[in-house]
Amino acid sequence: MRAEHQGDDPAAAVARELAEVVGAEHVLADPDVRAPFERDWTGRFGGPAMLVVRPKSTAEVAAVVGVCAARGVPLVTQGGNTGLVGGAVPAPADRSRAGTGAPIVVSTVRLDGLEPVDTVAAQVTAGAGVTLARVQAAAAAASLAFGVDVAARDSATVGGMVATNAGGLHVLRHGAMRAQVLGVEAVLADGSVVSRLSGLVKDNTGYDLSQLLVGSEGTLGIVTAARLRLVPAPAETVVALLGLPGTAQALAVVDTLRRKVEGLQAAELFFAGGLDLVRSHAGLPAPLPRAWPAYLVVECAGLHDPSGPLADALEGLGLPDEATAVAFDAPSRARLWAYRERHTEAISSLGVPHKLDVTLPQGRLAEFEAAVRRAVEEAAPGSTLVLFGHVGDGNFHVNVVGPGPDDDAVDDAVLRLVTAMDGSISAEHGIGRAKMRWLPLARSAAELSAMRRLKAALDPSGLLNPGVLL
Ligand code: 2HG
Ligand code: ZN
Repeated sequence: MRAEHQGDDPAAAVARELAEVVGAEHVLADPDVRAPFERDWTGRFGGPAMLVVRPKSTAEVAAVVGVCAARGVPLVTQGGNTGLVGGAVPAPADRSRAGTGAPIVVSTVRLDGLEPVDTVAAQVTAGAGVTLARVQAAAAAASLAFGVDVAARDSATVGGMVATNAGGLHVLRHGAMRAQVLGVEAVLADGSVVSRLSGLVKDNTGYDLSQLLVGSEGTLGIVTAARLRLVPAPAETVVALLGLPGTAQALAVVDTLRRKVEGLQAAELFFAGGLDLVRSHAGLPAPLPRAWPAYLVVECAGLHDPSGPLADALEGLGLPDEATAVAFDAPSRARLWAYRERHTEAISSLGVPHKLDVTLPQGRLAEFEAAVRRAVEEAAPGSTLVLFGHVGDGNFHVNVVGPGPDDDAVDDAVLRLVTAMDGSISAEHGIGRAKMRWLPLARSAAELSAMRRLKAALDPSGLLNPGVLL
């Protein structure tokens, strides 16, 4: 083997050992081939990897961890690379932790086994590399559905969604990823495998290691598979896009729909500036006959057609016809959703965004909207602010384009504002590298100390995702 003659180069030695585990074609050393794994989706985060490795099984992941542990090489786990806080890409070279060189990126894409849906239990076991879209399609084929949906469904993977406790569009009905996870299989830093994939709904036998791994952002173990709960497939779905004067009215609509319409599963707010941006980026027509300051997309779904109760509720709210577009069939629903879902890509077309996914007590969202507009203008004058989010669960996405990637004055201003208003610095994207500096705003000294002790117990050498979360 040629690699055996490459002298003392430690990367070559690691590559050789990893090739014995996963096969040489799944150890990516070429800089051009590595490049897409080294930079995050936003373009704000990333750094060099020593190698990218693509194991096919949990046993191969365990062996990869063994090779890296023996040589003291840190590992960064990456699924579909749709994360927005830099948690699944290496740190910039100059910010790697002292004493650790470039990490190995462990790509989970080949952990793509999807078991047949267990229709008796309404559950499915999926490998970490299975995309959300595949889980959704498998559930639909069994007349079931998956409780989490995100716009990046075609790329986001089960492992990444577990590791970040992904939220998305249906949290107000089904909860976030945590609520769908019945068990996890993972490789720990010492190479041991913990596996809870039997799908027992009731299992009271000590610490829930699966739930500890949910939201741990790759710092406690490498998730290789998950047992997921499925929900009934709605027979009927209706989507309405409403033009409104502002956030306060949107919250009033959500309050009414919660009480009057069964099956409210999404309530998404955006504003005139965001709509204009999406329309010019995607070439979309105006959704309503006239412009409004704010727009709310609501989705109701159930075994019975929710459109009658929804129409009654909207009529009761006195919304004028010109403020309402309603869609019943799938293509029309997708057309309305596009105005909301295409915000992320439209924002990135302006430059590298600062993304702050914050959550507020719902009763303070209108107050926050006004305050954050002022705070952003003060911290980053002349920047572009695009605000939107999951108003049904209190989560606003604050996107700012203008300040350079390393200029975090605006991040600081927004996260301090959120904290002062009893909110949290991350609703669903996680802490990653982006918000580590501000974690003490969200967690007490006692909590941080307990988290550090957990990390030290499970990963004493700091092999897994160093520089992320803690
Ligand atoms: C969404 O809600 C995602 O579409 C991305 O969480 C949010 O682009 C963002 O800021
Ligand atoms: Zn979101």
